Amino acid sequence: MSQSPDSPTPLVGIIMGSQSDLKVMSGAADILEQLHIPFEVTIVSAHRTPHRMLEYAEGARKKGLKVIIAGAGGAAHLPGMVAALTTLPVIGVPVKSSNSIDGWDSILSILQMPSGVPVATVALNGATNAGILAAQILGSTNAVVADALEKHRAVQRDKVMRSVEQLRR
Ligand code: RP5
Repeated sequence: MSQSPDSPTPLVGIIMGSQSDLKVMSGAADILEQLHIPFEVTIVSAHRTPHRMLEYAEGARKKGLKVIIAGAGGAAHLPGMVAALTTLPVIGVPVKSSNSIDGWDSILSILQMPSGVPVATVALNGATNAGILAAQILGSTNAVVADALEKHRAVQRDKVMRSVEQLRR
């Protein structure tokens, strides 16, 4: 399990069904690192390591996690099953796996949760937004995180405004 170096207590758990999801899911880690939010990353497969999934989900709150980001592709049951096993907020990232039907399998199997057990589903391969959403959840009660998010928004705004200026010239 890897962890950001700056804090001993991860607030966000990033999990994924397979190492093949890492390329996509590293987007969540990158943005959390930029926002200085401590996180951990590991592989948990709903189908191949179901007992590990159960242990991870049931132990998440106790070890201090506040939000879980779960990415998976194909028959992507990991986010939903983790959501069923914890009351922490779970953000689901549908990963477009190589054999997928344009990613619709991943999207629908994460998105279509039964009433009562929500997963906040982001876009296909939308791991960066999952990281930002996790930060926003933390930022609702943490002023330092809220400030980091404001700064991140300002950077985006300035970038757009620079391109507006360039087009004017
Ligand atoms: C899912 O199956 C994983 O989340 C991954 O997206 C997909 C393919 O996994 P591998 O066969 O590459 O391990 O469980």
